[in-house]
Amino acid sequence: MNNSLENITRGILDGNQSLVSAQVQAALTDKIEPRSILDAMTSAMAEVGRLFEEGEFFVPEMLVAARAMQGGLVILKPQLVAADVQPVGKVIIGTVRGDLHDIGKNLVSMMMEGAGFEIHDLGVDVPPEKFVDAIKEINPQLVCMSALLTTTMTNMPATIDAIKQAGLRDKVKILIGGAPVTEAYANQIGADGTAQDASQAARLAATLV
Ligand code: B1M
Repeated sequence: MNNSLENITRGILDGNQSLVSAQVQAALTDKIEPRSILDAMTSAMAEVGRLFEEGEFFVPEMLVAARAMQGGLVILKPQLVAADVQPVGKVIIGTVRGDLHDIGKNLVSMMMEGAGFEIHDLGVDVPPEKFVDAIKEINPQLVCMSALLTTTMTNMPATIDAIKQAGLRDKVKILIGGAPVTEAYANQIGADGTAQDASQAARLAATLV
């Protein structure tokens, strides 16, 4: 692995945001593909998760690792997003109620932006009524929901119900995702699709719209 990529991995595991930012910049200067930089960052976060599961990392370590990753993403984003492209569709995206995880959601947003979508990010801990209000206001073709916790993924069907009750279900396609979400779950709750990662999500979005 290239030195910068190794340093990015190390920086995320150490929660060293300034190192990650500097090394993402160095990797870009070295003409390393943005996709490879992103892969190094997501692999490092997977390792953070493994260390957490094994009891070697606790929440504070996870948090600083996430901040370090986001520091790198800020620099990487302009490289991932195509400039001056007319939107192929409008997307609203949010992490569902009760859930504060936003790294995956932000990656999905970036990849969709790169695929030419106009993104309206509602943030984290988004209640069903906020999704409904945003559909009315923004008139998107696609509604994207992310959840990382088994305890919060149940707010996805609650949000779909709220969209149905507002009479908006046939106006939008609904794409869901996040580590605990499966194809079977997406079918069960009446979503239009799910994707395992951000690039799959962007590809699926393009076929749904
Ligand atoms: Co949290 N956390 N966390 N956490 N955290 C997990 C998710 C966990 C699996 C860790 C573990 O136990 N191994 C576990 C969930 C267990 C479960 O529910 N089964 C967990 C827990 C328990 C918790 C707390 C409850 C811990 C506590 O307080 N005791 C707490 C909950 C807070 C809350 O949300 N209410 C908590 C808190 C946190 C931090 C705040 C410290 C931090 C989040 C910081 C942030 O996001 N700004 C954090 C982190 C960093 C993690 C792990 C380590 C990493 C998550 C991450 O960012 N991954 C995670 C462990 C793990 O994932 N192995 C863990 C990298 C990211 C790129 O991947 O988000 O999966 P991911 O997104 C992917 C795909 O899932 C997919 O594409 C993305 C990119 O490829 N995807 C979509 C995501 N959304 C999509 C939407 C789509 C399509 C694809 O369509 C719309």
